[in-house]
Amino acid sequence: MTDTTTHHRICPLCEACCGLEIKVQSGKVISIRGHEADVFSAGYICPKGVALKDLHEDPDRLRTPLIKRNGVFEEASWDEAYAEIERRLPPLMAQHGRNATAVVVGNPSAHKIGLLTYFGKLARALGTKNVFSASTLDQMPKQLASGLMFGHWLSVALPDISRTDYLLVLGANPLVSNGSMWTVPDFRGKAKALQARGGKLVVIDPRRTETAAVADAHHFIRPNSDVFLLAAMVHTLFAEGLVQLGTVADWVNGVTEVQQAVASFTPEAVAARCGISADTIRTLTRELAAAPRAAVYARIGTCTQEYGTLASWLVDVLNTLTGNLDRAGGALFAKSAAFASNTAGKPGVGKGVTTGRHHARVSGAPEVYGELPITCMAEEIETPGEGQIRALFTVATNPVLSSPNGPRLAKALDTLDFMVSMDIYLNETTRHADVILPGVSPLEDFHYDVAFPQLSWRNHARYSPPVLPAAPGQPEEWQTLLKLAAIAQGKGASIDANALDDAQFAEDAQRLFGAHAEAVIAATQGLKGPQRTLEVALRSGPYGDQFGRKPDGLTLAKVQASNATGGIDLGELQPRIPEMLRTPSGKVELAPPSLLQDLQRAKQDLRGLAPDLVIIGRRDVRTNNSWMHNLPVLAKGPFRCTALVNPADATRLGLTDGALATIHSGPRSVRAQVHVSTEMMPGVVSLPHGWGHDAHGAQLRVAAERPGANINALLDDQLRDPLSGNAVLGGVAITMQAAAA
Ligand SMILES: Nc1nc2c(c(=O)[nH]1)N[C@H]1C(S)=C(S)[C@@H](COP(=O)(O)OP(=O)(O)OC[C@H]3O[C@@H](n4cnc5c(=O)[nH]c(N)nc54)[C@H](O)[C@@H]3O)O[C@H]1N2
Ligand SMILES: Nc1nc2c(c(=O)[nH]1)N[C@H]1C(S)=C(S)[C@@H](COP(=O)(O)OP(=O)(O)OC[C@H]3O[C@@H](n4cnc5c(=O)[nH]c(N)nc54)[C@H](O)[C@@H]3O)O[C@H]1N2
Ligand code: SF4
Ligand SMILES: [Mo]
Repeated sequence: MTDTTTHHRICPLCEACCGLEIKVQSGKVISIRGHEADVFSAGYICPKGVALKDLHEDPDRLRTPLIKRNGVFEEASWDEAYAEIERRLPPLMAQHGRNATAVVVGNPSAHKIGLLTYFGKLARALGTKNVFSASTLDQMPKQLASGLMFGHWLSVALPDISRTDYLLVLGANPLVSNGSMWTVPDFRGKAKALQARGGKLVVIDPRRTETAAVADAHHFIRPNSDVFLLAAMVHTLFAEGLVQLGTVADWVNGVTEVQQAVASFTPEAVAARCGISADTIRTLTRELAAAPRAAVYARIGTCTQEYGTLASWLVDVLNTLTGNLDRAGGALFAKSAAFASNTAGKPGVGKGVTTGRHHARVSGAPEVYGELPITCMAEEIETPGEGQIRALFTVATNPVLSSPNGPRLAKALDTLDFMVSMDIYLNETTRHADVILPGVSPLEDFHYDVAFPQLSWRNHARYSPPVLPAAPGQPEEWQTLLKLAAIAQGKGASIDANALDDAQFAEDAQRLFGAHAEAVIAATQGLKGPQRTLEVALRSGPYGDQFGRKPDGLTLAKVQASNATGGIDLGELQPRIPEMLRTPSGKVELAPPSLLQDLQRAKQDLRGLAPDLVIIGRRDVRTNNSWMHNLPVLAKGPFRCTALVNPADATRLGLTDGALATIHSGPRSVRAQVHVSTEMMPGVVSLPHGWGHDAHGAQLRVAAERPGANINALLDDQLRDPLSGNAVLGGVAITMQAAAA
C-alpha cells in the first residue's frame, strides 16, 4: 500500500491556466503532468508547470516574515512583523498624509484570487493616489483601447482560433509565452489544427520567433512601427473597397472618422518605416479581407512601444472593418462565469472608461484604470514636496528587474522611510524592504482564475483546492492584506482578519443586494475570504443559480465538484454584441477622439528617421519574467540571457558569437553575451528581461550562479505611451560594441 494521492490543480504561473495532475506521496510531490481530462487545456503542460515542485521545495523560498534590523534581515513571527508595521506606518501617515504612501502590485497577483480580490482593500485603506502595477509594463494599452471601444477595461476581443481561417499575429510569440491577454493553452496544437483545415497563420515580428517558424508566412517589421503598418492596412481596406462590417454594422460608430484619420497612411508612405514593402502590405490586407473568417491578434511587442494604445486600437479596427468582430471564427468576447464587468449591470450600455481622474505629481502622467505609470515610481520617491512617497508596499512584484531604469529605482527604494514587501523571495526588490511577508506556496493555496476566463479561448469554470496543507500559523495572502489595511486605517495589528472580513462582506452585500442581502449572507454561511467572494460571483453570474432562482445554474459547490473531471465546459465563445457593450452610446466606438488625436503624433513621427540599431526583448520557455531563475529544473541547460544580433550587424560592429558586448542607451549601459543569429532582423538586437541576479543581499542561490544582464538597466524610465502610461520596452535606440576583455 502506498499513500499516493492524485490532485488536480490549475497552474498559476502563466496565462494559459493549464489543468495539472499532481501526485503526492508522504506529503511530497512525486509527479506533475498535464490533466488529460481538463475541459480547457486537455493535458497540455509546459516545463514551468513541472517546476511547481521545485518552487514548493525551494530552500530559498521564504516561509516566515523577515524584519530588517540594523541592515540585516532577521526571521520574525507574524505578530512581530505586524507589530513592526504598526509601529512605523501610522505615525508616518499621520505626519505626511496618505499620498506619502504607495503600493505597487505585480504579475503573480493576477494569478492569485486572494491577492487579486483583496489587493484593492489595501489600496483603499492607504487612500493614496500612488497605485502602480506591472500593467503599465505590459497590457495597459490593450486595456485602454478595448475600454474606449467596448466600454470596459477587460472586454478584449479574442481570436476564435478553433474556427478561424486566417490568424494574423503581431508582436506575440505564443509558442513560447503560451499566450497573453488571450488564454490559449497549446497554441501550437491549435495552430496546427488551423493549418490542417486549410487555414493560414501569419506572423509579423522583428525576430523569426518560434511562432514565426511554424507560421505560413513571417514578415520582419521595424520595431515600434506597427501603428504605421496597421494604419496602412486600414487605409487599404477603404482604398480598395474591402470594408464590410458584417453582423455588427448597426452597432458601430465612427467608420467615416477612421477613414479620414488614416487617409495619409498609404502603404507607400509607411513601407520604409516598417521595413515591409507596399505590395506586401496590400497583399496582407487583401488576404485578411478575403478570408471567410479571420482574426488579428497583437500582444506585448505592440503594447510596449511608443504607440501602444494606437496599435492595440488599430488591431480591433481591422477586426471590425473586415466583418470579423463578434463572429464565429473571427474575434469574439468571452463570457466569464464570475467577476466580469461586461456581464454585470444593464446589458448593452454603461459608463465607458475615462482616464486622468488624477495625475502623477512629478510627470503629470494621467491616471489610467486607477493607476499611475510604474515608471513614475522612482521620481515620485526621489522628488521632495507634498505627496512625496515615503512608505511603499510591494505586492508580488520585482520592479528593480522588471521595470525600466531598475538601478535608479533600487537607489530610490533605499531612501524610503519604510518599505513592506509581500513576496515569496528575498530578491533584487525585496532586499530593500524593512519587512517581508511571505505568501503560501501555490500548492498550499486554492485556485480560481478571476481575470483569465474573461480572456479565454473557450468559456469554462474550474476550481482547484489546495494540494498540500499550509504550515500552521501561515496566513493566507488575503488575510495579510486585510491586516495591512486595518493597520493603515488605525484599527490596530491585533484585529481579527476573519471578523473584519465578515463585517466588510456584510457591508458589500447590503450595497450589492439591498433587500436580499440577508439571504445572500445566510446562503454563504461557513465561507470566508475569497471563497465567499467567489461563491457570490458565481451564483450571481451569467451561468449562476441566482441563489436558487435557477436551480440548474452554477454554484461554488458545483464548480468544486467538477475538479477531478477537469472542470465545467461552458462552450465555444458566442457573439455578444450589443449585449456586452458598456459604452455610453451602446455602440462600438471605432473612432475614440483621444486616439484620433494621438494618431497625429504618429503622423508627425512618420516624417522623421527611425534609429538604425534598436533593442527588443525576448521570452524563453524556461523563464517567467524575473522570478523563476532560481528553480533548478528551469535553470539548467544553455545560458539564455544572450543578446541576439543579426550577422550583418555583428560584422559591421565587430561583434563575435559568444563574446561580451557593451550595449549603451543614453547614459545607461549593460554587458551581455552576443549570440549571432539570422533570426534577427538587421538593425534589431534582442535581449530577454528579468535577468541581473547579481544584487548583493538577495537570496537566490541558483539564479546567482548565472545572473545574466538586466535589459531594464538599459531602458529609459521616461519613455512611455502617453495615453496608457505604459513603459516603452522595445524599439529603443542603442549602440553596441565589443566589450574590452
Ligand atoms: N524589458 C522588459 N521588461 C519587462 C517585460 C519585457 O517584455 N521586457 N515584460 C513585462 C511584463 S509583461 C510583466 S508582466 C512584468 C512583470 O514584472 P513583475 O510584476 O515585477 O513580475 P516579476 O518580475 O515576475 O516578479 C514577480 C514577483 O512576485 C513574487 N512572487 C511570485 N509568486 C508569488 C506569490 O505567490 N505571492 C507573492 N506575494 N509574491 C510572489 C516573486 O518573488 C517576484 O518578486 O515585467 C515586465 N518587464
Ligand atoms: N516562457 C515565458 N512565458 C511567459 C512569460 C515569460 O517571461 N516566459 N511572461 C508572461 C507574460 S507576463 C506576458 S505579458 C506574456 C507575453 O506574451 P507575448 O506577447 O507572446 O510575449 P513575447 O514572447 O515577449 O513576444 C513578443 C514578441 O514581440 C516581438 N516584438 C518586439 N518588438 C516588436 C514590435 O515593435 N513590433 C512587433 N510586431 N513585434 C515586436 C518580439 O520579438 C517577440 O517575439 O508572456 C507570458 N508568458
Ligand atoms: S503553459 Fe506552462 S506555465 Fe503556463 S499555465 Fe501551462 S503549465 Fe503553467
Ligand atoms: Mo506580463
